[in-house]
Amino acid sequence: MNVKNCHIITLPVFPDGDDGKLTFAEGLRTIPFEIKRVYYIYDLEKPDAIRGKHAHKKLEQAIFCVNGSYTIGLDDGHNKEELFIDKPNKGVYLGTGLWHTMTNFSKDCVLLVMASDYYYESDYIRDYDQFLKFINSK
Ligand code: T46
Repeated sequence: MNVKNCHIITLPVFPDGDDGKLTFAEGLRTIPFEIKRVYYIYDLEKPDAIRGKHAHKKLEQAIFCVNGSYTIGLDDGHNKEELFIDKPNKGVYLGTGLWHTMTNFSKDCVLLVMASDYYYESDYIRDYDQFLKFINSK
């Protein structure tokens, strides 16, 4: 990937024929941090729904689309990339200082996010110019 501080995570899949499939994630193994919080995003009924549009100063996250599909836009302040995600075992690791925007949700999309810390609004950079200042001050 051209964008720094992120990568695709591919979780193992155990197929069980007609009895379905099983996928699992483990902190400090497939997920490269200790998981302190889990949240999910669903009921994305609006075709032009947009989520994210922010960066985090210290938080690390891993985003999985456990049902449906969506597109994630990633921006490290220098390079940008869009990824279309439509597999429950294919996630995106989001490191610090990464502007991310989620769009193009299928109606049945469910995003499951694992985070390295509790929710602190002070960790968010919600203004793009502030984000660029943060990146360039490093
Ligand atoms: C992110 C992307 C991928 C809480 O009170 N606790 C929580 O753990 C979370 C995640 C959110 N909230 C509150 C804060 C806001 O008032 O829920 C509201 C909606 O959050 P936000 O507008 O940040 O939602 P998204 O979908 O734009 O962003 C979320 C995460 O907040 C964010 O960390 O990286 O998903």
